[in-house]
Amino acid sequence: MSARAALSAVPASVSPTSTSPAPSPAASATPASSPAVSVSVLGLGMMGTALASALLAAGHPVTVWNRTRARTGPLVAQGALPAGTAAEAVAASDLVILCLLDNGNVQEVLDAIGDGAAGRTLVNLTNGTPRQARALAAWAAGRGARYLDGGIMAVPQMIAGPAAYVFYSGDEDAFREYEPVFAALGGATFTGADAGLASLYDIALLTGMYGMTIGVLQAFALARTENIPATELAGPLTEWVGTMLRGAPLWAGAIDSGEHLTDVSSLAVNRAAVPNFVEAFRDQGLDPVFFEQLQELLERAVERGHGADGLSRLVDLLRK
Ligand code: FVH
Repeated sequence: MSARAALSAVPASVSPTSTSPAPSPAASATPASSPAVSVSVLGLGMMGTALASALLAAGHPVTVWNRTRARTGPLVAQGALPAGTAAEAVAASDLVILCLLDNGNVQEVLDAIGDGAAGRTLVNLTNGTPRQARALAAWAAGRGARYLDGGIMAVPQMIAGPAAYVFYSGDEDAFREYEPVFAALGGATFTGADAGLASLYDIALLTGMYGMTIGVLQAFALARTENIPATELAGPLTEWVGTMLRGAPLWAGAIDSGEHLTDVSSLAVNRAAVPNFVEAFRDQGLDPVFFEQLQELLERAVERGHGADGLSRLVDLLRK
């Protein structure tokens, strides 16, 4: 699947930008009866534990390693084999999944394994950047290992459930070979041979999530200054944000075509309104930092002659 097609394969239930039912990656996944494949999982935090547990539940023999050994206990009780060192875990299986806190940890662990990685397929599901993923792919290539990077679109409790899926990028042969195993975790979407792409999709989707979250939290903070309970605001807030988010495909069309002229809500109109948010936040004793940044962007956009354009034009202003 091409990188561009990948997002259209995101399940409609978790894709607010979907305008029509999109094929779920899970729908094309191989059934749970796929042949058992030995897998090693390195990193047994909340997510690594959920991944290893799902692989065990799907019938795959799983070897586990964690820096803090005590964390292997619950998985060993489910049938996993504990490895004393990361190198032992990598020696145990051709397919090795890493899920650590960050890619600095991954590089440390891989450096300790060194040439032990030769012939293995390393699947790194740790959150990171495209640049980090490319560097790890180069490290793996230098040791004769295949490398896939991944971005998990799920919290641990969702793993193996219908809404969970993972973006993968890197070695496509490795992805195709192990796709039936990945199906145990949820949907699997290949975004391209460039190892950095999965993390780009991951960060892009999480950017939308964090933007929404910080906006919603600010709304609750503002309501609280007048003793309005968050639970009272939650209903209308959810409905409003959901309705507005349905505009995302329209913004996407404007961004791709470069045609931002709008008859809905121009940058000039927004520039006039946003100072009210800054002022209201200040008046209510709150920090207006996010609106100050938005105001600055809007002013720059209007100064550059984009006052009649819609908010989608701001994408151009973010480019450094
Ligand atoms: N939890 C979530 O909701 C999100 C969902 C999307 C994907 N993220 C990313 O997944 C990575 C792991 O997250 P996690 O939730 O499993 O995180 P923790 O429970 O904190 O576990 C961290 C594991 O990393 C090990 N670790 C940390 N530092 C090192 C190191 N220097 N060397 C070796 N291992 C290290 C840690 O080991 P220990 O503390 O138990 O000894 C845990 O196994 C992450 O990238 C999320 O962004 C999760």
